[in-house]
Amino acid sequence: MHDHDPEERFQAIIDDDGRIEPRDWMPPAYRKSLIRQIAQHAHSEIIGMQPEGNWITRAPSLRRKAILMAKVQDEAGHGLYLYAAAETLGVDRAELLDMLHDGRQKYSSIFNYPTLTWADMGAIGWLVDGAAIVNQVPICRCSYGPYARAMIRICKEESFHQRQGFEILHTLSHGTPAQHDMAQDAVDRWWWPSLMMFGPPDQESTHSEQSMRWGIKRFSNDELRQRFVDMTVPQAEVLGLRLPDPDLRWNPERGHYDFGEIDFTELFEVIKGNGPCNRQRMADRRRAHEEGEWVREAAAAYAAKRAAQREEVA
Ligand code: BYC
Repeated sequence: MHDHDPEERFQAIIDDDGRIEPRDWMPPAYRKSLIRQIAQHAHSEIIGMQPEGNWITRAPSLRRKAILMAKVQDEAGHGLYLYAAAETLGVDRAELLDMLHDGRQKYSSIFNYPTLTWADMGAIGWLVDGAAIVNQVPICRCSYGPYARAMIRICKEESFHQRQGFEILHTLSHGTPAQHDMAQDAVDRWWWPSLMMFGPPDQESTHSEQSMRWGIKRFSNDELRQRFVDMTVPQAEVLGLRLPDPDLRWNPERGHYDFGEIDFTELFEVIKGNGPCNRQRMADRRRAHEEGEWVREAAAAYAAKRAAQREEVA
């Protein structure tokens, strides 16, 4: 029966916790939601290169510079895997980039905050990549095969990123008092925006319910946020740094840390384009795209030449 009714076959795969592949029939809304999420994810990786790129020329040693360059290059790679995963759903990368550039598609709120000191490279690695791992590990089990498979490699690389951030902060925190203060200041500024990365609270999340039914999301925004807090508090103790929340404390009844109220109006403002760096990030992105036009033209001309040569041989 499943062979005859594509909708039933789709549902049977979802119910069996199987994988939907590009050639399988899928409901148009499933395809649309995946394109939205994967594209937003890809754009975040690409825009996410900017706040860190800001520090490549100012990294405090050759070793730190080499590591930071490798990390930023990894992020370009993640963007490419994700655009490729989105393309299996029938959209074109150029089309997705146009949608980013004209504001029809979003990228993560977190990349609209400035990177003011070297310690911000530590805080981004530790907190932002730490949050990204908590959010992304469950996506390795996403019901859409190409997205799930892309996530496996991305998560491995993210875990290296998280450790490099932790190590930067550990070094600063155990350095001079001025270095310790710089590390603390970075954590103070990145903590709340990192919690906002997980999205609005569950009751205000428009897509969660349907995405969870389809196996695109495995856990809700609030569940993942809690998991991140629980994982991060003991790490802060090892770092010797304070998380800027007076209400943060272990709740033995819940078996989780309680934490203070998040100012979600800030998240919504940043998503709307009113964060501290939104305009700068988009202006830099559009400029990079325009300046890269000759590279895209050259690559397309080269690919066309190779294809013509292959045809001649055949
Ligand atoms: N920022 O219904 P909801 C990285 C939007 S890359 C901006 O809960 P959903 C990294 C949401 O899109 C980090 N917008 O949505 C890279 C929706 O608006 P639309 C990116 C946000 O999709 C380099 C509306 O709010 N990671 O980690 O069920 C260096 C309602 O939300 C945000 C991913 O993209 C936000 N924070 O859940 C270092 C992971 N939150 O589309 C690190 C994949 C929500 O209806 N994405 N919105 O206009 C996801 O897991 C999910 O899309 C989210 C949101 C959990 C982010």
